[in-house]
Amino acid sequence: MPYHLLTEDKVVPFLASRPELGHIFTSFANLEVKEIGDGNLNFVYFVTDRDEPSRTVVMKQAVPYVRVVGESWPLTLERTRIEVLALRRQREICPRLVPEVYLYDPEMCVVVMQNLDRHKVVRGEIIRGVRFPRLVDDLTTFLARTLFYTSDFYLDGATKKQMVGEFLSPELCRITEDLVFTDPFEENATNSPNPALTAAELAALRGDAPLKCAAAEMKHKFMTQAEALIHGDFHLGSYMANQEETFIIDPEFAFVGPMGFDVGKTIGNLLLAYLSQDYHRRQAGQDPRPFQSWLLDSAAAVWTGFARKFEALWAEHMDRHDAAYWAFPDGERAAAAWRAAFLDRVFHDALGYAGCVMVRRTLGLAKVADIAAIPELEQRAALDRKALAIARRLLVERDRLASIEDAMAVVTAVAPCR
Ligand code: SR1
Ligand code: MG
Repeated sequence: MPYHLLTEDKVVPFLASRPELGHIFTSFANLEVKEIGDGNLNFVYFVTDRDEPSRTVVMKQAVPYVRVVGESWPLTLERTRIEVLALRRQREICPRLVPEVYLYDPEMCVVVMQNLDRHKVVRGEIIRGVRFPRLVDDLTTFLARTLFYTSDFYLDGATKKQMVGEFLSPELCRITEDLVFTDPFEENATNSPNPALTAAELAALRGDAPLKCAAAEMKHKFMTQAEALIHGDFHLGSYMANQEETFIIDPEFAFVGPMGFDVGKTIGNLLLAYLSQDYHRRQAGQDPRPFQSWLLDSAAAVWTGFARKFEALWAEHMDRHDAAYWAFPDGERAAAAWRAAFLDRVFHDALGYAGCVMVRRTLGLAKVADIAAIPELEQRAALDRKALAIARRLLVERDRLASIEDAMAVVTAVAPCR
């Protein structure tokens, strides 16, 4: 079937024509279709059998442009291939944490997958003050396993290089290069800062040479360090969870890139949530400190959990093949030192990426609701300023911050838990 856009009324006939879905739906006569309406890039439908509501799928179709902007911003349909390839690879590595793909139609750019109908998007729930006890453990398992098993520490060189080719994704990478590392640091039509931030404040950021140099370094690393298959858009909107389970969705920005990017994106988003909760909990008449502490502890535990699990996988597979480089002459002590040195570099990268992500989500296109949805512009601006101040210090000081505790001390120096 040649590519065409499936409007809501065409979804059921499309699904009914696909024998691959026979094990999900016993009948297509009474399906309910709902478009979620807030996808940045794609159309996403929840499809449920009204007669047997446990029979349900999500259907996602890419359009040849950026949905949130419109047809004036064309975008490759290749992104569905990348998303499906990444979902399948990540599910092999982390079966408990990634939804199952039931059907992929490359011509129609449609993917049909497991509907996580007992789970909610984590960002919205965190804004409402909901804690997820499993979140950090599951996220760090996903990070450690996907980044380790797709790196040169596990794969042989030829397999790794083939994977780099399969996941080449210049257009989606370009979006990140522009929206995360470039546009928010300059005057650019894609930006939409809070109108309560002054022109002088924004000009100061654009004229901040150490900040821009740090962002340029992070952009260069993003563009050149083919370390592992990264998710590429690893933020609170890409996790669906309940009190027992976590799923990681939406890897259409996946490519072989720097490990620190996914780790830093998580940390940066948790820090934005931390800042925003000073507002949201007070709005709800609550003391913000306990929930803010949970968010700050979670941000720190993303690093410590990831590093511990990644190191353990690496130590376990150190003798795998030439990716272990060589047998260290003085044995395990030198090997452990090499692992520590590598992870130390990933740590500093993660802080830099967290900083870039915080600047982008404050000033650039596609903000996060945590702060951007606050209607009182002055209150929002107070949080924006804190986000920018923390981001600046994480970026500029990243190599001098020796530990995650040092990084969290930067956060609380700018924005104490009051
Ligand atoms: C133009 S796409 C904007 C954003 O949506 C995705 O979720 C990514 O974060 C991307 O940067
Ligand atoms: Mg997404």
